[in-house]
Amino acid sequence: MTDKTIFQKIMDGEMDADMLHDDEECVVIRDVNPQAPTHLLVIPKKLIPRISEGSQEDQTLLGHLLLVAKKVAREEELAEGFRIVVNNGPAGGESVPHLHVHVLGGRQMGWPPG
Ligand code: DGP
Repeated sequence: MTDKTIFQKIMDGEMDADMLHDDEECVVIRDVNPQAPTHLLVIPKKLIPRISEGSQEDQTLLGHLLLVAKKVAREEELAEGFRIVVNNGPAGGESVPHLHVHVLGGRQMGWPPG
């Protein structure tokens, strides 16, 4: 059996997190190491390790994650703008192998991203 990821432990109530949203498909927590004044993580309850392992059957779920990201960005009053990021694989900067959508805001974002 593979070890649970940090996000699975949070969703199973085994670790604490500041949770802003919880529905049948996903949760939203505050990132423990924020890279912007607001830094949220939208995490599907289904274990999809990374977006490159998503499949056609995940289409509705993946769309839901973006709509929830938009909802929490509005609730966090990021009306000036925000950035959505999905890191994929080692070169993409992924550190937790459970798909998650970063929502960052509250400061001016640069381009290109690092
Ligand atoms: P990524 O590098 O894209 O895999 O993002 C993983 C994020 O997860 C990273 O920004 C830090 C965050 N993170 C890691 N451990 C914890 C934790 O225990 N609690 C919370 N809230 N966030 C965590």
